[in-house]
Amino acid sequence: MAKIDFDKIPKFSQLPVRPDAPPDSNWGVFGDDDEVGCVNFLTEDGIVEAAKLVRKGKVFRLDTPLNYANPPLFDREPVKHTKKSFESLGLLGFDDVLDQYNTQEGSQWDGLGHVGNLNAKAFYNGVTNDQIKQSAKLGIHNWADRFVGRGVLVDAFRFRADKGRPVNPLNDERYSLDDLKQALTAQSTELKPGSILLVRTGWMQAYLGASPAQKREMAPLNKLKACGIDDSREMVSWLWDSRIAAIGTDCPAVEPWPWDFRDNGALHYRTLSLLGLPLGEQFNLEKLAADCAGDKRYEFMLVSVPLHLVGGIASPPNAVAIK
Ligand code: UVW
Repeated sequence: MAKIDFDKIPKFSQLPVRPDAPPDSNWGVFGDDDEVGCVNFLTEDGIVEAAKLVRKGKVFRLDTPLNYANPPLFDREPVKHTKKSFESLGLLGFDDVLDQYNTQEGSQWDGLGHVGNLNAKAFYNGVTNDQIKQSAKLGIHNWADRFVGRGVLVDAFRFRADKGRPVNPLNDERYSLDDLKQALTAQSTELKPGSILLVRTGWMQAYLGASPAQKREMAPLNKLKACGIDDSREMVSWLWDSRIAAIGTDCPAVEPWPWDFRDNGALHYRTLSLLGLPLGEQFNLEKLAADCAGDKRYEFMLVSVPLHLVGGIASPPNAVAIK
């Protein structure tokens, strides 16, 4: 893990740093061959500081159980779980077998090979479609032992409700940058360089409270409507200038769904492709948010151990917040 001098990292207004890189991209900032992206902001010093946030011995699992969404969103397949028995060998024992497992069927980090920027015709740091297809470039394995640091929760859903401007999470409503900033201020939470930002939008709570019929109805790609954070340039500028290492949310797409896959201004392209900033979706932040509201402490140690899948596109976060 290389040391980072946060003061020497260019501001968003100074990007790009390479003449051949697209506007608003950080390609080359962490090195021309970097495959880690903003997770580089998680440093050894940051991990030591994050460990000091562990004071109560409370652990909050941030991902949903596999197959929690029934059916999975966006027409993704459910995973098939069977137990292979050793009875035929005269033994008592089983193995798990998971078939057709889509690493994005539930809670997930989108890896840097998930989407490329259509204008630039490339993924993060200029990696090509063929490289993603034919090699392990930008694979999720690059984060296998890197995703540990200070986590910060911003309870935007609670903030908007408290202000008398509640959000309907099951609609494509958006949280503005001002909402996030004001919610942080209301919580007295400081963003420090190298934080993993978790945003509670209220979607997961609303989804979990829906009936089986409502879940069936809302799941398909062309039926789903979900809240998210604004996809604006000022939003990504703030995320970059705050040295955010990753942004995880409890909604399906981080940005409001539906978003237009052909729109180069979509948050997915601005973050994953142009900044190498991981997006986390369908996290369950409910118990963590309740605890933070209780003790008024919205920072914690966050440990996420993505699948060690060489060349993988995405992964369940396998994440815990520890307070
Ligand atoms: C969408 O926005 C479709 O979400 P995902 O990152 O899961 O593809």
